[in-house]
Amino acid sequence: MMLLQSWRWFGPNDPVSLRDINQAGATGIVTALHHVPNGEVWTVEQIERRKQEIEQEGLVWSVVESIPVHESIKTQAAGFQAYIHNYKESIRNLAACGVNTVTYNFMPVLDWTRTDLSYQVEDGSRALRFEMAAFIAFDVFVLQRKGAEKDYTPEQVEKARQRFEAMSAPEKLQLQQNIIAGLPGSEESFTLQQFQQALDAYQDISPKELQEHLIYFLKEVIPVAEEVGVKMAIHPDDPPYSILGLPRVVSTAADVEALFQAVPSPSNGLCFCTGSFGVRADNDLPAMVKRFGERINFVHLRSTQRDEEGNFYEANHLEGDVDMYAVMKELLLVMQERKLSLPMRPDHGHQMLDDLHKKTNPGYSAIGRLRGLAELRGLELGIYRSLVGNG
Ligand code: CS2
Ligand code: MN
Repeated sequence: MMLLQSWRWFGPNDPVSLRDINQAGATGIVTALHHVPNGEVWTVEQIERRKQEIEQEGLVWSVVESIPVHESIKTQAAGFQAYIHNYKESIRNLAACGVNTVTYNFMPVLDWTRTDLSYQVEDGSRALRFEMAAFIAFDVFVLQRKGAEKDYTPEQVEKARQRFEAMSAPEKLQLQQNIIAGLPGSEESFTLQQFQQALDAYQDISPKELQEHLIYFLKEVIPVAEEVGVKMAIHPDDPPYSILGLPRVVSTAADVEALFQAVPSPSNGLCFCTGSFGVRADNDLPAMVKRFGERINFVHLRSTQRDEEGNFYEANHLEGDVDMYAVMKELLLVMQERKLSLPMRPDHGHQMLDDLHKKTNPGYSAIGRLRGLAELRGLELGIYRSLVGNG
């Protein structure tokens, strides 16, 4: 039993084509109906059409990433039940079309967040980076969020002030865009004013309440998923801690455990993203694979390199803080035990070689992910053979 190698594809407008993905050696496609507005039902016709497009290229739609969870469900704003109803309908329709794994996240307002989408690493390739001083500069001096300073130490705020003052106007605008204009895969983008309004909706929502809202959602949706044979996979928070005063509830092993205990079902599973969980030094990734092995339904593999200040950048897949060897070994053991193949995708990659001269989706260029996938499959084969021989 080995990983099913998959690849995220943003649909017909993705500069990386299905043919390219085929050549990269992936067999599974991870995609979503990005054109359907957040909260609406995905119809069987729409799903079928996308599925056929993928299958014409000899590939399989193995995972949905993501059906976005409408903000009203997270805040339990008036009318949120209708969105839960729609979510269930989309799950039923996907199952009817034979698409059986669904990723989602429960991060308030923002999906994954970076300050720099084009950080040059030593070899000249470009990576995504989260720089604490720049992020605080945005929060305190651009957004001017009320009470923001209290979330940081005086030293951090001072460093952010200096960082901010040294930035040119276009650099300030770029920073703002990077944070709120929506990275690939996030279904929301905001103006500064809309962004503040979106944050305000969480003013009275504690982490405990957000967790309750998530558990409410799971209690509604998981029985439907189980009935129709869909495996849900929640993606961890990225970065895995509170930002901008927002509650975050999928950052640690304890967070995951709480969700699994509240709704014990194989359909209530995890998207094990090493790059997201790996930003916290207290997340022991191989131990988490072992502990949650039965509930891992999808795997994102990438690594990050962090420092003491809280900055991190996306490292090459086999470098950085993630012990990819140990994670891979545990994943292989889980798959042998469960007698199944888990879908995995190389999650992000550097912009490199020819892609440096092309317009690419940040984190989702072809060549960087091709390198990542190639390294990961080599690592996997090596460990697999040493575990089970040639069989
Ligand atoms: C990101 C997100 O880390 C990641 O995988 O690229 O797009 C993530 O996939 C979504 O938040 C999952 O819902
Ligand atoms: Mn991920």
